Amino acid sequence: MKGLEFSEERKMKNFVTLYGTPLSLYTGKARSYLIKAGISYEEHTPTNEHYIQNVLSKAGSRTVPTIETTDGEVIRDGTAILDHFENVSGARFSPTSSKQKLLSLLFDVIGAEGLLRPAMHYRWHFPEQNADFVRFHFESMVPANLDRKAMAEKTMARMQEACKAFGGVEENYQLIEALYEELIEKLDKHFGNSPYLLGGFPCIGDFGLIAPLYAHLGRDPAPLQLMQMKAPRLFRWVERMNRPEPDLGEFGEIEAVYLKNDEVAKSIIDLLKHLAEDFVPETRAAASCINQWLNDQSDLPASTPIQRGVGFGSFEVRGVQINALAQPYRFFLLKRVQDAFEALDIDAQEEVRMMLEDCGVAELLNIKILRNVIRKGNLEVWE
Ligand SMILES: N[C@@H](CCC(=O)N[C@@H](CS)C(=O)NCC(=O)O)C(=O)O
Repeated sequence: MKGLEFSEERKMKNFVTLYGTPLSLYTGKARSYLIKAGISYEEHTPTNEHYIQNVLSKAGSRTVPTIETTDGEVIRDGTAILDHFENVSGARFSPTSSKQKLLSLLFDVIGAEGLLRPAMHYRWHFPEQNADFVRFHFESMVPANLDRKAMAEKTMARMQEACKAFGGVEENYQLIEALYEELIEKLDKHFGNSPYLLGGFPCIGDFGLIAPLYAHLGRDPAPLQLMQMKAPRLFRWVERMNRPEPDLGEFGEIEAVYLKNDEVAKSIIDLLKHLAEDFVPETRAAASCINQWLNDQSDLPASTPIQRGVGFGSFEVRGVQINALAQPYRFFLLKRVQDAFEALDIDAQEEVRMMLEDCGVAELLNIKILRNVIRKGNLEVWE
């Protein structure tokens, strides 16, 4: 490469610039995918001159992850980034058999939306262990010529409000912790027998799930310690998801492929049964809130960008009443599960439905909002 311009060298390697930060939940999904897919990338905070001048207007919004390819194509949103590479690589990480396909997409929704409460709770409510670490990262995101301390303070306050909006309020702490500790026990059991969700190779669902389980739950000091002490095999999966090789060492002779014959491990069924406890009622409550909101928006033009939340859904888990932000994005991802189900033939649908019923999540096939969310100009918008 000697003698070549830096940008030429990048072009030859088909280089990707990833805009993100180490403590960002959604960046963890795109980063893990790039690593596993062997795509050369360099990560930058979305604040440099190049980003402001060339990327932001194409991205349409400041959220991370956003990528820029060597051709200057900009893709914002973790799911869109994965879709892009799945399209060009022949869907390398998308299982094709019916049950595995559905589960992969379902874990993608759960990863994006279903674990925000524990992720934010364990980041913001354990200041003794986390405060310095988290503050350092928030300050590092601010360009050095600005008032890092003051700006970080503002963003952190906004994130603490978001934590509350996801239901991370004091009355719920005990429930959040009980559910999470049971969850990591189940994940630990699964990853003790299987390197990835569906066998020896990561699927889209693994990338979805790594989002909350990396930057927050597998990296911030308090939850990291909890995971290392209580769920070492889950911790290994978190490491594995951030390594380019299959990283199957402790499993001995195992092929880097999905389980044969559309098999699904029993530990996945147990895991979903547990996740269903709050994911299903929360999805039901969010749909009802969003539908009410949509009914009140008779003049909402097509292509209007969706908001992060449009109100609060209220639901009960183990006798505790939770109010949580109703996010249209959940239904953008859930529709992908529902569409994949509807595209199956009748026999396959029956088999998948039985599996989902067994897990207590079959209702998710029918929970819909009145208007679809689609992507347009790099944004998620109302159809
Ligand atoms: N749907 C987006 C969500 C991205 C997102 O919300 N990222 C957060 C960081 S983890 C962010 O950029 N927040 C800043 C903001 O909302 O202004 C995705 O999956 O990529």
